[in-house]
Amino acid sequence: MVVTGVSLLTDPAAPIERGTARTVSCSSSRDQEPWRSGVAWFPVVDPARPEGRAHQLRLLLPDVSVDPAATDASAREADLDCDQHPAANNDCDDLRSAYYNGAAESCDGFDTNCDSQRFIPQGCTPTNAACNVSNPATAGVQICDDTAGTLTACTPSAACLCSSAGGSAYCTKCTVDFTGSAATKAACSPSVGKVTLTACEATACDVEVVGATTGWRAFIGTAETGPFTNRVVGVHNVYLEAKFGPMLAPTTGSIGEIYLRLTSASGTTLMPIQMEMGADGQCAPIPNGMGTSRMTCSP
Ligand SMILES: [Ca+2]
Ligand SMILES: [Ca+2]
Repeated sequence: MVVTGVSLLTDPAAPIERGTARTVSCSSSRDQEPWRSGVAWFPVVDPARPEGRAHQLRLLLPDVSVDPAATDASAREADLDCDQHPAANNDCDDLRSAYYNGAAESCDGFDTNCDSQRFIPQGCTPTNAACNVSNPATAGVQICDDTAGTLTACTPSAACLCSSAGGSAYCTKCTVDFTGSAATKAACSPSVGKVTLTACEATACDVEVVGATTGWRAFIGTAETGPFTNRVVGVHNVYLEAKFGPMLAPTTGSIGEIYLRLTSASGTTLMPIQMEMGADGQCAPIPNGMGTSRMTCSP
């Protein structure tokens, strides 16, 4: 037998690296007192595979909150952090009870649903925009940076800007083709279109994708055939690559929004782009576009 020591981490958010361990506590349903539920550790060397890669190991301890004399954990469900989300099913972080698949997200600096999404757009009511959108609470948009827990100011959404009262001069929209029947339309994905950055005509901007609604995933590049990423620098316009997974209900008009953050010498602005369903039933391929479809963006 090979015995090697590991050092105990005290920060519950610290990653468990090789040679470190972390204990996991739960609070007792009886008296709310913490009790030790288990241990996670990363061996210095895996004795069974000395030449191979070690991996994290976890030990589930007996539930002494129910029976202080318990010595057997075999009847326990593998739910180390006692959040009622077993590790095998739907707990993306079984060492911290606030984190699990489908957990409510708020702009608090903690990725509690483990989706790795840094920027989260959320609706708000702008104070200085006259929009005709049906719900004033979504006439504006603000972007949460969930790594810092900070929110941008509330600015008009694309739905607001593209409504007649919003002043369509500032409205950017991209029209996506679709395939499928009228009852189950699927947006052509990925779709690529050239977006003119009006605010960057005089001075080149650094551009970053900071979010999207209704399941869109957006990337940007400087050529129609890519490559596409989250950020490009020193540009006057970009090619927007939009990807969309789920089927859409039969609809026309707005099918979501994509948000770009533009930074130039004159400051930082949020640029909303309205995504719209086109009337076309075919995806128009881009030459050498690796299966991408062309979408039309205006202006
Ligand atoms: Ca759990
Ligand atoms: Ca969060």
